[in-house]
Amino acid sequence: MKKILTTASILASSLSFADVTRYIFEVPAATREERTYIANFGFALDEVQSDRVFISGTSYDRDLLNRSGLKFIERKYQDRWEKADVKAGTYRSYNSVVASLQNLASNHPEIASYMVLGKSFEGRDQPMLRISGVNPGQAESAKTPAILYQGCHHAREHLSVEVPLRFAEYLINNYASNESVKNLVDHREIFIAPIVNPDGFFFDYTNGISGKNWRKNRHPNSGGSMGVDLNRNYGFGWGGGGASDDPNNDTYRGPSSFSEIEIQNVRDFVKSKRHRMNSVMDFHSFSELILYPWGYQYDDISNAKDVQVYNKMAHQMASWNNYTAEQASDLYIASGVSVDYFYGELGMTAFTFELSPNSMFGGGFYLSPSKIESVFTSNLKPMLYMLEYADNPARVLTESVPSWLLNNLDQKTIKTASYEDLIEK
Ligand code: 0X9
Ligand code: ZN
Repeated sequence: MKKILTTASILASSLSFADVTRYIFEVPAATREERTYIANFGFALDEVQSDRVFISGTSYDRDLLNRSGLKFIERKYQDRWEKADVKAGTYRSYNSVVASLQNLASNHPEIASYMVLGKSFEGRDQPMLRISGVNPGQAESAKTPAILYQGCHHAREHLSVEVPLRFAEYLINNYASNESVKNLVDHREIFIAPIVNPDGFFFDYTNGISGKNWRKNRHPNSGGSMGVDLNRNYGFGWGGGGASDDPNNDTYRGPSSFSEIEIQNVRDFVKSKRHRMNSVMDFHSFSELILYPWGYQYDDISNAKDVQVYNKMAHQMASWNNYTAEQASDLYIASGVSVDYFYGELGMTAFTFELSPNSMFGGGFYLSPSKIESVFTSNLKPMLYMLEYADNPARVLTESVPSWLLNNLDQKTIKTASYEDLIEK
């Protein structure tokens, strides 16, 4: 049962300060090949710099680094969210996200409905909102273009939940007053699934403070370890580089491709809509990157037109949010990732966005809650752009970006729930 806390009790509770100590390992690496070499030991490379990578972890990771024979420097890092950070915004809990989506649907039944991708391993909804001015039957017969925005394959990436969720709020709250938004909603079927990994997200969430640094889902592995990396479990290129076969590791790929119910559900949903769904935006954090296939190999996409579309779209979007656009494997090889499956198997246009900040030392996975709104705002144009071209992304090669998108957007107040409403006990 949801309980609203008073400000006084918030300050007296665990919300007042976050003080979570974790290790950060700095490992020298200057090329994508050197980074892939490190990734192949089973590490998630949280941050890539020109001459080093950063890995956040525990003493397990320190032991693995020692066993791997890699040189590294260990740094301690403490997240510290001050009262002002927490007061200025908040990451929503699992229940708050579900409630937010359900409230949007019940308050705007003409354009929004609550759905699920499916159920997680522990039985939670993988919540989803459908937003469209077209009713489902009509959308099917009219072949209305559909698009999927997803967040939180990785438990600790809370910002990847808030950004697509706030996009849902933006579309719904601006539908009546903004002609461009109305036009898009009336000619598209928009699916927003902000929590692909509900069990991991639920596990990682700590009310108002930064979390446990958990990445995987919560499916127990044989041998006693916990969890599969859901962004190594897709069935295209599964079992290749940058994904571990050791269940103890953070990038454990699972015992087989699509072994995880959460990813089976994504696959089955996207395939069921594929005849009119061309685009996916997959939100992660952090590093401020726009990534496109391939992830599993260094080669470029072989289809020349697709390369052009990806380049054009990635650079257009990067001009708005100032992120770095690149092929995912320029960072390091990772296999079984979502965009490779959506493009390689299904022929879709799929991007991974690594949201802010750009560094572990600027907040990493636990960016100050005071920054959530500005990260959303800086990604609004890219999200609208993907929606505009959802019917046929290749249109970007022959048509110029519509002026309503190039101009300053009408920044109507994006009404999210008030701070107190979001706090649960
Ligand atoms: O490791 C991932 O799945 C993504 N990074 S995250 O910190 N969000 O976990 C990036 C995958 C990018 N793909 C490749 N480097 N191939
Ligand atoms: Zn991620």
